[in-house]
Amino acid sequence: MYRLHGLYDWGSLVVHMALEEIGAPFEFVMHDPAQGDLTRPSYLALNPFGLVPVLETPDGPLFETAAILLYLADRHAALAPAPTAPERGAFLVWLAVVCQQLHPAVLQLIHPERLLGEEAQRAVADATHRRLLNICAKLDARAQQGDWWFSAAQPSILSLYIAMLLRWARGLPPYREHALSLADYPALQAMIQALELRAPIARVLAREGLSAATPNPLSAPLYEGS
Ligand SMILES: N[C@@H](CCC(=O)N[C@@H](CS)C(=O)NCC(=O)O)C(=O)O
Repeated sequence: MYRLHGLYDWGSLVVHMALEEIGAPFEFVMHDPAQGDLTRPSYLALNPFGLVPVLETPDGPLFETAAILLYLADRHAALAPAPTAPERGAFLVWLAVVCQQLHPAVLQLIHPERLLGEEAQRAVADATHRRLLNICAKLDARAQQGDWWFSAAQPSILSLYIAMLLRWARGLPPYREHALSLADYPALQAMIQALELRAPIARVLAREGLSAATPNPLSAPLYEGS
């Protein structure tokens, strides 16, 4: 059985959704950073960077979201083009865009003070917001090409990853004018709305307490910023 380490609505959310879609048995291990859970030696032995998610697997503990997701997709032959499929290369390109460009941009948009301190946070947030809009426009243009792994047709680790990040980009920026409007990205919006209708995803959203406040916590999350 897998053991997923995380917190509800933190980076473990996408792995939680992937595990539920695959139907693999897992246990969710909840952590409290305020109690120092992520800096304990026992946790640092799983992930030396002290971040979530971590997935304990039969092959040892894994960290870094994209690595965990690809591991699960390959091991279960689900949620991604097979390693020998002709579209595998394009899929890997866009997975890299999401983990190396979209993920850091969203984290910086919601924590702009972390880069250069509070004095510079407004400028950092404005610049990051511009960068995020550019990344989202390119993702939407690519999604319009209609490959299954980047569409409303069926879920993939790529679409699940984007759905989590855009939920945060909508709900969590400290400056309300930076909250992402998913309607500006129709292909991504359709993809995320389709995910939300799936029973495994609905189960995870309910378990993580995200559908209690709003019926569409992925496609239309509430703004929770300040
Ligand atoms: N590149 C990492 C980023 C992980 C990350 O930044 N995780 C955040 C939560 S979303 C975290 O654990 N932060 C710890 C903290 O803020 O104490 C990955 O993809 O797994």
